[in-house]
Order: sequence, then C-alpha cells, then structure tokens
Amino acid sequence: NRRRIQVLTSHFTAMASEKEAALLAVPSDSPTIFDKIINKEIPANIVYEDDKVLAFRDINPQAPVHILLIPKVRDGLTGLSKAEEMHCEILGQLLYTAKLVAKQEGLLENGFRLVINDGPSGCQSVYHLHLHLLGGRQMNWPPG
Ligand code: TR5
Repeated sequence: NRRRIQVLTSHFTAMASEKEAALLAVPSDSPTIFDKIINKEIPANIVYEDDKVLAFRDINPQAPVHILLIPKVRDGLTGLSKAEEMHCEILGQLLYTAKLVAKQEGLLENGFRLVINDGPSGCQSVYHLHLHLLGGRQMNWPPG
C-alpha cells in the first residue's frame, strides 16, 4: 500500500505544473483568471493596453520575453477554434498588436514567435483566447 501511495504521490507531483494540468483540463466557458486581470482584481505586469486588447507578462515565462495578448472582451472566444467571421476584426487587432509589442520589446531585429494553444491536444490551459509572444532567445523547431 505504501508503494502504491508513493507511486500516486509522484504521479501527482509530476502533474503539478500548470501545463501538465492542462492535459487534463476540460474546455470550459466559465470566467477565467484573465477576467480578474482585465478587471484589475489581481495584479499583472501589463505592457500594453488599449480599449480592446491587453498584453501582460506570462507568470511562468518560457523565454526571456513571454507576453500574453488577450481580447478584453472574450465574446465567445474561449479559444481560436471558436472563432467566427464576426471575430475577424479583433483577431487582426491581436496580431497587429503583437507586432507593436514585439517592437516595444526590441524583438523586431532578431525575430520572435507567436503561439496559440488550442484545446487539450494544443495544451491550452486558460480558456480565454490568447496569443503567446515569445522572444529573446533562439527558438527550436519542431515545438514540443
Ligand atoms: O496554456 P495556455 O496556452 O492556455 O496559456 C496560459 C498561460 O497563462 C500560461 O503560459 C500560464 O503561465 C499563464 N498564466 C496563468 C496564470 C497567469 C498567467 N500569466 C500571468 N498571470 C497569471 N496569473 C496571475 N494567474 C495564472 N493562473
């Protein structure tokens, strides 16, 4: 029994990281932690804000620069897979803002990467559409 407990404990320790937990996350339409960031109920390191888009540093950075760009109004966009034609404007605005923020972060010369994780296979953990802007180091391909 003790061995069984050890195995289970190490299993759950291994699952403890947010990304690994994402593999078990069930896609959901409920409010997310990003709503609290948008409403300034919890602090975030905000690097850009306008009336439609908010950009802040990822709490668990995967590169020297790791910024999340989100629409301030989710409007059904739990993920890119939920996009409809009516979302084209905000999707374009998010992409263009990613370029502005990349410039602000000094990433235009060497380049950067944009990532959108979608659903369980894409390892999405927060169901409010977001772009990851990653830079400041050499990226690898293929991604993990
Ligand atoms: O896994 P996906 O693609 O859904 O990306 C979600 C991202 O949100 C991850 O890279 C997390 O590290 C990031 N994240 C999660 C939280 C958080 C955050 N970034 C900034 N601030 C955060 N707070 C305050 N709380 C989080 N739970």
